[in-house]
Amino acid sequence: MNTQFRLALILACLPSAARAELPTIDGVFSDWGEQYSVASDEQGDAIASFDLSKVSAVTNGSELYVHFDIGSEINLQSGIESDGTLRLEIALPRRQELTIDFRKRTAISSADPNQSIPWSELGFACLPTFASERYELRLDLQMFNVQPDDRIQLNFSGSDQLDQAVSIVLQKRHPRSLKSTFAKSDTSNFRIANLNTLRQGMSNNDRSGSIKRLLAAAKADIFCFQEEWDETAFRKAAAQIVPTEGQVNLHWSNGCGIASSLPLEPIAMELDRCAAAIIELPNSKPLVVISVHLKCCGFTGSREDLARVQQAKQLAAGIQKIRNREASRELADAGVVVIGDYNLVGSRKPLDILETAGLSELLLLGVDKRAAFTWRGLRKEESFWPGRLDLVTYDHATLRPAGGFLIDTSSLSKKSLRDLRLLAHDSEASDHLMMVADFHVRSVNPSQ
Ligand SMILES: [Ca+2]
Ligand SMILES: [Ca+2]
Repeated sequence: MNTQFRLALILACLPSAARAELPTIDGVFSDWGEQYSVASDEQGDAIASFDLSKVSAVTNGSELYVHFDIGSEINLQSGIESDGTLRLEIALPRRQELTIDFRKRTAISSADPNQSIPWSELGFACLPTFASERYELRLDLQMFNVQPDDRIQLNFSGSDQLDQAVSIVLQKRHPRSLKSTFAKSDTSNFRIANLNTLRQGMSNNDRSGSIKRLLAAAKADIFCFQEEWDETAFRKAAAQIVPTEGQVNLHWSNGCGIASSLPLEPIAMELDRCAAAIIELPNSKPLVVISVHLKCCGFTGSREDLARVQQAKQLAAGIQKIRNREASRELADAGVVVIGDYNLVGSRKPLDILETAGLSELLLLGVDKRAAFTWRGLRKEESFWPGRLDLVTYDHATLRPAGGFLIDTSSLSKKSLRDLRLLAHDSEASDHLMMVADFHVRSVNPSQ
């Protein structure tokens, strides 16, 4: 047992997964009721920036879910050095120990202290990716051969620690059923899908086949793309792999693309990395679609974060300008969807700005409804854990969300893969997952 653990243990009586829904790793914390609370800690006692005050936990077989707060709104995975770090320490049966160091972004087993365990091998997910006072995470201890009724101990170290380690008995596993259909709830809704294709995946010989199958399975009316850096290659590839019944209409600008068999009119935006177009929906109503790729990297307050904030302001101003455009008065009431790679790894401010401009976020989960991350590193040595980089926001005055999901073929059953004509490795064509979102166009007259 780690020497940093105190001798005294709290024998926490944890709720069984059979009696309550397991938390969803989506960065929303309403699923963490008081029954999950396992420890409290004094506020103001931290030696650096992470100051724990409340910890919750629940298990499902070998899966461990933890929720904790850190006392200030900073990113867990990245920040200034003086923040220090926070480590989650898990003491396991047979004297095994697992340490998650959040700022070093490592998962170290005592059996092999020189090598970080790939996040994929731990089924690790932790959200939100933007700076927050609270976080929730999930990891799977299967590789440590834990069994139901095994006892494990949790504590933290680094910036703060609990007075006493928390003792947890692993509960029996309750499997969740998987959704096997991607069908729209109502055929009159429109569907939009998005994929950051990772360095021009659409025209990459090794990956375009997978992307073609993903696009076909999504059955979207409008497809948006990012990281398609070459316009000629994008147009050529899109004509071959975007599923359409007739002609495919395309718009491309600075790595961002839009493809649809619906009529499409490109529009100019001041934001440098986006593609915007007016799509004519089957009911002849106009829809403004903006495929965006905001600035990458950084943390809250970093220059990259400030650049994203600036880009969000440009987007909000651009949307207002489109609505005010005198030549197209009908656009004042047009639906607006901003979809793509927001790279929201610093502050939440870019999203706050779009919300102030009348847009709302649609939270999408994987088809197994367990997590909302949209990106995961494909390399085993990737230090960043899965995060939520891709988002869809919509004008809530004109559009009503009508469902949506993330496609990760690695989480689909064999039957689902067969039904959807997908292969288990298809989502590995990119480090981003495909987002699919359905919307209903609200009537202009609210009484209808
Ligand atoms: Ca949650
Ligand atoms: Ca504390």
